[in-house]
Amino acid sequence: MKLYYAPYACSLAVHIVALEAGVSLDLVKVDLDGYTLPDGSDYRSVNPRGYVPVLEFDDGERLTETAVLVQYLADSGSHRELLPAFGTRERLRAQSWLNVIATELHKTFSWLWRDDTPEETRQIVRAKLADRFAELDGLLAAQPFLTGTQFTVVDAYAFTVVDWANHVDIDLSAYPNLSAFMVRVGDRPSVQAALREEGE
Ligand SMILES: N[C@@H](CCC(=O)N[C@@H](CS)C(=O)NCC(=O)O)C(=O)O
Repeated sequence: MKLYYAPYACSLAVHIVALEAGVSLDLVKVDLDGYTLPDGSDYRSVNPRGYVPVLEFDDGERLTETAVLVQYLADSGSHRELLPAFGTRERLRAQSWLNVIATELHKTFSWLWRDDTPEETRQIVRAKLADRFAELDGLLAAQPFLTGTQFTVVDAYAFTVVDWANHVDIDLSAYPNLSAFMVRVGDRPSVQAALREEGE
C-alpha cells in the first residue's frame, strides 16, 4: 500500500497509526504548493481534490479521509488496542471523537492555512478552536488519552491536528493538560519515527 502524504499535514496521523499497527506503507511525498509528485507529475491525477492523505491499495484503488483510513489501518494491524472492536460502544465513542476532530478541529484549522481568509474570519476560527482546546483540556485532566487510559487512533489524529497550533501562533500553554498530552503522544516512538521518515 502507498500513502500519499505531505509533512506535518493530516496524513501524519495515518502514518503514525500505520507504524503503531505494524502495517508497512510506501510513502509518496506530495508538494502541496504546486500539487506535484516527486516525478513532477500532477498530484490531482491521484486525488482531484488535491488533498492528502490518499491510501492506495495494491489493486490501484485509492481511498481518502483521515478519520476512516486510521480505522482501516488499526483494524488490519496486529495491535488491537489501537481501536476497540467494531460494533461495540467503545468503538462508537472512538468514531464519535474521530468525527469531532475531523469536523471541529481539522477543518476549522484549514481556514487559518489560507492566505485569503479575512482577519474577521480568522478571529472567529481562533475562538472556535479555543473552545475546543478547552474541552479537550478538561477531558485530559482526568485521563491520559482522549478515550481513556489507552492510546488509540483518536490520539494520533488529535496530536497531528493540535500540533498545528504551534504553526499559527496559538499558545497551547493556556491548556496544561492538552500540552502534557502533546508531549506524551509526541514522545511515542511511532510519532518520532513518522516525523523522521517524513523528513522534518
Ligand atoms: N477530508 C479530508 C481532508 C484532507 C485535507 O484537508 N488535507 C489537507 C492537508 S491536512 C490538504 O491536503 N490540503 C491541500 C489543499 O488544501 O490544497 C480528510 O479528512 O482526510
